[in-house]
Amino acid sequence: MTKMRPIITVQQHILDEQIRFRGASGEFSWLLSGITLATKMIEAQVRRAGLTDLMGSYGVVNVQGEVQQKLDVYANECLMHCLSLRESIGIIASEENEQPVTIRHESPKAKYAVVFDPLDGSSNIDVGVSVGTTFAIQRKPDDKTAEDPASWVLQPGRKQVAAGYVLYGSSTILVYSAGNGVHGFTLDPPIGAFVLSHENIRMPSQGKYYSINEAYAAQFPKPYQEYLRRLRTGALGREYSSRYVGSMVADVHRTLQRGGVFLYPPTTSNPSGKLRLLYEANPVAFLVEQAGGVAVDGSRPILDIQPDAIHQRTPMVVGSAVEMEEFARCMAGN
Ligand code: P6P
Repeated sequence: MTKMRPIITVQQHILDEQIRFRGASGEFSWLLSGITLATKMIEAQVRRAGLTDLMGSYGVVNVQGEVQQKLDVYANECLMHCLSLRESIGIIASEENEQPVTIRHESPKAKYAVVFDPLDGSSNIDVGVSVGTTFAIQRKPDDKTAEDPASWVLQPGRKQVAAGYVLYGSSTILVYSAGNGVHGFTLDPPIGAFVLSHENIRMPSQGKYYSINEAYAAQFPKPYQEYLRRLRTGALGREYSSRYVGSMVADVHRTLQRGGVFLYPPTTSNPSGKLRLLYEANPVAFLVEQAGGVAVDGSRPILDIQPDAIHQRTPMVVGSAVEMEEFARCMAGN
């Protein structure tokens, strides 16, 4: 009889985890199951986008000034629906909604806020490129500020209780951390479960890829241009290859596993960078630091930034130790 590989689902993993996790009443695994259910619903449509009328634009410009794709709207509705059924969630903030949505703000059971980008990179769907869902979980503030729903989400990333992403790529992978390492789960379609496939992901100390949109190179601040020059000329002791999918979750997932560096610098068109702090940079930075890497906005750890607006943007540079030490030297003018 073939030796069965032990099947550890993400719910099981969370239950094992939450013995360590505050509020070990099963509420965290129940909360996370809202995200896994929604992302399975999203995956089912992403996989067959060309066969349904969910392709293309929804014809509405969202709060970001971007044309909403039909799948963006669908993904947002899935997450809103599934998470609103979790009584431990009080506030939800989405890339697709201008203001946070109050689910049950005053309920004594409401202890968490969830922020997410329901479908990052969605403009890539029509051309079959990987897309992703990113999410972060914050605890309700334990002081008077909690009366303002925005205060639940406007907290530094360092305070995140958990964070992660789902990559809808060649396979569908959920990667999350609750502060005790980074773990990946691959969706096994016949059983409809996310099964542990990448336990305790650790970033190598150095990689061989750098990832940036070189089309904007002339717009990057000088230290970034010097850094790219060093990467291209072997100054870090090895030759680098360039990889840029243009879908953040895919570029981050590769960097998390293979090391190297991913950068979205300030540009003249996006002086604060393009990526959003709360639901893109913070979840990524949480995972990268948990996996032994470094995540900065150019000068300071992303996780230390005190947000003051739900949709504020930030430059983001995340990578392995060696690449990030060299980046810090360039930013310091050395
Ligand atoms: P650019 C997708 O639109 C996204 O928000 C991220 O997923 C991705 O990393 C970035 O924008 C790509 O932006 O300017 O390189 O096309």
